[in-house]
Amino acid sequence: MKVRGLPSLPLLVLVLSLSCLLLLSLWRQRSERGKLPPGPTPLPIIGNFLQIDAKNISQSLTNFSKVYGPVFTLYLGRKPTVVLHGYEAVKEALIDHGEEFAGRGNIPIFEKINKGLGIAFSNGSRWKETRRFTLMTLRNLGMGKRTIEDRVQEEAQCLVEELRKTNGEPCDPTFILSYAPCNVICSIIFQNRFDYKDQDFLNLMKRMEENGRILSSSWLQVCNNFPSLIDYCPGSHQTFLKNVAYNRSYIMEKIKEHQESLNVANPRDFVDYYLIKQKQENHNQQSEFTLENLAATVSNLFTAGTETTSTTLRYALLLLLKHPHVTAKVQEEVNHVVGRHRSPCMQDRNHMPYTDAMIHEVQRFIDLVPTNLLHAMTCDTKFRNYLIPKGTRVITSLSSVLHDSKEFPNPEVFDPGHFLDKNGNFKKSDYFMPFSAGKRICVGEGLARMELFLFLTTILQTFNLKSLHHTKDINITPVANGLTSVPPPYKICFIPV
Ligand code: HEM
Ligand SMILES: *[C@@H]1O[C@H](CO)[C@@H](O)[C@H](O)[C@H]1NC(C)=O
Ligand SMILES: *[C@@H]1O[C@H](CO)[C@@H](O)[C@H](O)[C@H]1NC(C)=O
Ligand SMILES: *[C@@H]1O[C@H](CO)[C@@H](O)[C@H](O)[C@H]1NC(C)=O
Ligand SMILES: CC(=O)N[C@H]1CO[C@H](CO)[C@@H](O)[C@@H]1O
Repeated sequence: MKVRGLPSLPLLVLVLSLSCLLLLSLWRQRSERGKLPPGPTPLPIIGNFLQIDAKNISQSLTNFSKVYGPVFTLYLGRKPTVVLHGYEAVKEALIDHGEEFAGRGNIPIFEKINKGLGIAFSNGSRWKETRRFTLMTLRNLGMGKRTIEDRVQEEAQCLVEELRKTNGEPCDPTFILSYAPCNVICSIIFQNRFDYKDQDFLNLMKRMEENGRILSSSWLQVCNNFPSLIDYCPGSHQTFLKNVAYNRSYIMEKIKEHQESLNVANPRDFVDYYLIKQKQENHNQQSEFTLENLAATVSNLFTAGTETTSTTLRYALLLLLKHPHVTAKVQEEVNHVVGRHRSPCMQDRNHMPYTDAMIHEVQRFIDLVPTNLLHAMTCDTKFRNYLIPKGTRVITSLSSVLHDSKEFPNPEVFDPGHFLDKNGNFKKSDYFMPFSAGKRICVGEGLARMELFLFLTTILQTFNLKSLHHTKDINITPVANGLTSVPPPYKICFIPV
């Protein structure tokens, strides 16, 4: 026995040490997980990928929350992501623990483009200073002699003129509806809007539209999870990066023009304010106000401010086609408060509770950014008896808040009544979070709400909307999409009133 057993000693040692290693790694995984919220068991390398329906991520999260509760952990690849589901958890994180949850989760393709510059994909003091400057400048531009409201009103008239050219023929409104929000950003950043036929403008639009499409493709999701692919594989993401570089050089050109014509006493637009700020910080070697940071910030404002607003407008018109009684009530209010002979202005909104409720309901119902932008922890944080380490990615389900059935009975039904009290007054809700909440809340919230109100009321003041189909045949189900919910393609007629 002994003699026969001896040669196997090395083998025995090997087996023993291997099992020790295995136990150790299991124990480490358990103890790491022990501090994080519970969640489904991940597979090696791919994590929980196969358990998530890429076409309906939001619904997948709802399903998990039924098993694991409102705070749980998913592995998207090898790294844990904490998911917050429902108003209580989302509010507790983004508002009560605002500072800790204010990091931006890094998404490889954006990392590649932004290199940590700008607002939307930056962190720390650069993010804080750029964000503070942007909010202040938007506020300053809102008050000058040519206010942001003036610019949006001007654009609303141009939009309506463009729609008039369709002569009441059925048209797909996608493009026209994205010109207007893009032009508002142009006007704020570069002082002037473009003609809708301007070649530079059309280029800008075309590339942004293309990038929107690529961004939501499944190929890009693969790239984002295996970042090493970005450099080595040809594919649509290369087009994406090329479009961005192209764009960046156009923005740089514009910035140069501004540098040459700058009058410090009389800033015309966002770029002028930035250049002035840069001069003031001249002595500071560590200043965040570099030209590269300006280009990234401008590009963030275009990307974040165009698609979002135009998709909301397009979805709003589809919902108005589907619900003609809502449209009629809004038109009645527009006629009563604004009449036919002047442009709607923001003052009017206070006297138009039904219209205000309709726009809130559009944003609630369409749930444009169901899983919000990815956040990350800025430091190790104790949250509801869990310990979430610095850098952990965080998904906040805005969908779960906007479609809460206690706050909004029958959340799947489009009903402006969700924002009206029984006397027909506008009723606020803390659950209205299409722009997110807390420290990272959308920088353009005020601007976006102004555009939605002025564009929609100006359109309804000028046109009756007509569909090619009977209302019951109008499809309003969102098309599955990576980051945002977009309406199905449709045609609409704008009949002058
Ligand atoms: C209906 C229109 C819009 C919707 C639904 C929307 C929604 C959002 C959401 C959900 C976020 C992420 C917030 C977070 O990370 O917690 C965001 C961020 C942002 N939005 Fe908007 N947005 C809209 C329009 C705009 C406009 C017009 C602008 C341009 C002024 C803009 C600029 C930004 C910027 C710069 C950020 C990044 C903020 C940061 O990371 O600190 N958005 N938006
Ligand atoms: C969620 O759960 C329901 C019911 O169990 C199931 O029918 C549905 O397919 C699930 N959806 C997703 C996206 O996982
Ligand atoms: C932001 O900071 C967090 C925490 O330090 C980090 O994990 C994350 O990758 C950073 N995001 C970006 C876009 O750099
Ligand atoms: C996701 O699933 C829910 C419930 O099954 C459904 O109501 C919703 O329309 C789906 N969304 C998409 C984009 O398919
Ligand atoms: C989005 C985009 O590509 N816009 C511009 C990028 O820069 C070139 C020239 O540098 C312009 O022609 C594009 O319109």
